[in-house]
Amino acid sequence: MSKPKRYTITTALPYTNGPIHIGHLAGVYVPADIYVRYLRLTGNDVAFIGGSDEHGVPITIKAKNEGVSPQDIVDKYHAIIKQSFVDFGITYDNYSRTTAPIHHETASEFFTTLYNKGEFIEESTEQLYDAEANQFLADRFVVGTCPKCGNEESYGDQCENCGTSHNATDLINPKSALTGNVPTLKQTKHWFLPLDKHEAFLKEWILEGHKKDWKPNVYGQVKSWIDDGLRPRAVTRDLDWGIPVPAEGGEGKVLYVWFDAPIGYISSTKEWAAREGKDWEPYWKDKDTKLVHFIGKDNIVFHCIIFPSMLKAEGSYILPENVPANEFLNLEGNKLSTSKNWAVWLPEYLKDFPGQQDVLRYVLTANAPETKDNDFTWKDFQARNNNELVAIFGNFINRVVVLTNKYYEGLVPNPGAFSQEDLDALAAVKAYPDVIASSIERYRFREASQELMNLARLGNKYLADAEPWKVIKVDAERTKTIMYVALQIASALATLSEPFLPFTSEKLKGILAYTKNSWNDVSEKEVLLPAGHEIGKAELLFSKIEDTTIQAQLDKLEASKKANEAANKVVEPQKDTITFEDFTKLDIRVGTILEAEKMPKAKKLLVLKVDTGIDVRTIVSGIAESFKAEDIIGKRVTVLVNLAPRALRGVESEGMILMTESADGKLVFVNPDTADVANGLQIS
Ligand code: B3M
Ligand code: ZN
Repeated sequence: MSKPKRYTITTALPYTNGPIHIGHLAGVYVPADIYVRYLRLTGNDVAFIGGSDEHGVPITIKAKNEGVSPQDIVDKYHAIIKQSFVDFGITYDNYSRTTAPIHHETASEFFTTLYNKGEFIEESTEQLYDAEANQFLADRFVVGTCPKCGNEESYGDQCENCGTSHNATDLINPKSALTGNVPTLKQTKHWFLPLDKHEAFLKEWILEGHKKDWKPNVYGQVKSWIDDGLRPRAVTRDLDWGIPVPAEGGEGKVLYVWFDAPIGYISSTKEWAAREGKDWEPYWKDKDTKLVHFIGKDNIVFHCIIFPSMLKAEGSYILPENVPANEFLNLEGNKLSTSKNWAVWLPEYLKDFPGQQDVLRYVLTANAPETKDNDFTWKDFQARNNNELVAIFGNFINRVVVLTNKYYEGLVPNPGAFSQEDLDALAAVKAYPDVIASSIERYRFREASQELMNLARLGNKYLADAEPWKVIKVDAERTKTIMYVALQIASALATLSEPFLPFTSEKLKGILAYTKNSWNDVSEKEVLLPAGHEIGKAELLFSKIEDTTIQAQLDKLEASKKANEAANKVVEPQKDTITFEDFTKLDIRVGTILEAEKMPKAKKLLVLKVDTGIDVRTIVSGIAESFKAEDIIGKRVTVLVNLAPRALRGVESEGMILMTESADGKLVFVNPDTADVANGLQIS
């Protein structure tokens, strides 16, 4: 498309069933914000649109689990999520929510328009039903085996493993998420969007029209969907949380969350325009508007197939120019998971690293999962902070500001004649706005962030080579020129870092008293900071992150892992009932381990001498993988003393020490917790 007149930039609306974590930030919100900040700095008309997705089954499930209403859940998390976006500098023009009246109206109207145009198929079909819960099992209320990839925990509407979106009735071995029952089928009427009808248009628009400019991961997913053949998709559900279906026979039914949520982009734009006294329509209907959806890979089909089919069916809307979906971010080698608490939650990050939002933004960008899934590790976080932000960017700025204050009382010096090195450096700086812009415009934010770091490297190297701290002793005039050049580089960094490191950029502009804020000034203006301009005092932009801080984060994750393992441990079913007589046959006593040694050539066995109060006897115990012999001498234990003796590796064992297992699979003794219980006392 030729140069757009305006931009409408949307980000996936997060479900308000929990706070957001680094995966969301890396995949969607930081790249979108970088893009938008860049567009604004280059003088474009942009509407940056977001909001919370407050309908859908996950929210009702969460409400049910917590014994509160869905509205309570969405109110709580909408506030938390919205605040996280503010805290991390995601500069929405409007952040709305899908429970807002304007959204209910907009989505209802949209449905009605399609309904009146005859764009839906109305059909009574058999849907999965849980008779015990007295409820139809839409979407996440049902789990089963994905017909495409065989994942046994696919949801009714989408498989999180392969990303396929399907109908609940397609699942193999479906089970109700409410009761665990096998669902029955029950007749119910729904409205379907016939995706097959839009197949030709989708093929032409995406498969032919966007083969070159869409990311291969996005294009590939869309192509495989279309190649599999498109089928009608229900856009209504038998649920009581959502937007009521505005059609005859729609009582007790609501719009499918994936029907209403993308319309949320439109309602949020309307809310913004009304507040700003603007017209919302050009942002969605003028063909000179560039519409871009930032999303994660699990949302591709909804944004590239279903929503465009809805927009096309409606008829008056533009279509997205691009949908730069990212892959997933993992955390320390494992998939991020809300339910397993395997995540770095933004509110927690902020508590642990106050004021260090830019560090996270930078690390997530430098390591963004743009073309494949990527791993976030705390070690990498520390290294990027210490070796790049502190040692390169921060160090350069600090030297420039400190020396300018020291030599010239904060005044930008008058340069003399430029050397070839000076001219080369200044020319190189001027090339950066275009270099970084070209990466950003192609949605290559990692590359863009590395180019920014290269500019800081250039500054660092320029100073290290020019050595003004040495030259000052012999050539005051030359030093002025060096510092003048370094100050120009510093102010270029102040502007060009804004999309990536907005808080740092602001601080740096403050330090340099640099008020100009246009991307193209860096390449076009001869001088960014003129001689005689007064800068402020040095302040640290970044600080070193110590090993102990990183270890604390790793410990937190380790604790989550342990808690999970404990929660997931399958409790063995109860054994067959025994009589009281059976029980009284067991003679269990308190004892003390007197000696312990490893059984030669046996990995698991320790040979113990145990004082049972009756006698001192030998017991062979399979605990060598959990304990060292020398550590258990003196341990109080519980012993089954009348177990028939048996020989283990030639050693006769006369009894059994009772053990259980800790969360991480280590054996632990079942022992009396007080020393006043004498050996030989019976347990009954
Ligand atoms: N809420 C799914 C998600 O958070 C969904 C996105 C809606 S975008 C219109 O992954
Ligand atoms: Zn699957």
